[in-house]
Amino acid sequence: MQVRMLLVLACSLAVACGGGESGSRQPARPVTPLDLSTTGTIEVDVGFQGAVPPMQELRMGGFAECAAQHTGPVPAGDMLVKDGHVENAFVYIKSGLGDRVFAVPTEPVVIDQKGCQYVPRVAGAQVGQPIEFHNSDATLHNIHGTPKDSGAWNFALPRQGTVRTITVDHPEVMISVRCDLHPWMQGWLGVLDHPYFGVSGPDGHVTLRNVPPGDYVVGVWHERFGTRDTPVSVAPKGTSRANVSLAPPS
Ligand SMILES: [Cu+2]
Repeated sequence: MQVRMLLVLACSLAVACGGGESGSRQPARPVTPLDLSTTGTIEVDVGFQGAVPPMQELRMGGFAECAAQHTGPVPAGDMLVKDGHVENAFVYIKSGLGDRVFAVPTEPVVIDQKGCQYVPRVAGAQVGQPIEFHNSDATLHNIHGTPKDSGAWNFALPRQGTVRTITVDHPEVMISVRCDLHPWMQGWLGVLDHPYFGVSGPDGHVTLRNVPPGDYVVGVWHERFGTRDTPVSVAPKGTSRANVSLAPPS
């Protein structure tokens, strides 16, 4: 533990421990105009078939600074299924957008560390969009992202209220984000070069808005239940629906 903490602190003091620069980074090519008079909507429901895995509890007992923030059992959050709906599924357009170029939002995606958990556990961002990591806990966390296609990042947020902003250079579904001090702390970040993605809430639902008419493959990713691809066609001003069913891990 002490060695780990020293490594984390050393990284927090270093200038270059990975991650991108602060502030949004717009695409190099001109943004493709989007005709909002013809765009449509994709409604996706992520359901579940099979026996629902029992809820696992996080064991924070060895870390008083974390356990003290919770009064009851803390669900692990990696397999949240209720009434046949899957929470924390990442839903996105996987293909079909061609060579369209999309503006990058300047508003940041915020991922907090609260109660020694990532909140939200699953998040999405565009390439070049600011991603703010916050620490709402009165304890040290580090944020260790390990993308395969972009530079890794690893830095500490040692105090309550500290924030650090990164950007990610290349699309990737998904990037693992972990804290090296608290082994159960797992987050996931999906990065795309377009804005058509979302994370399912307790109702298993995701709405993708302002989608150009066309034929697409919609991808669904879940950290325990795997991935599914489903074709979806969007007519001008149309609304298309897709029901995707996930299953217990084999
Ligand atoms: Cu931590």
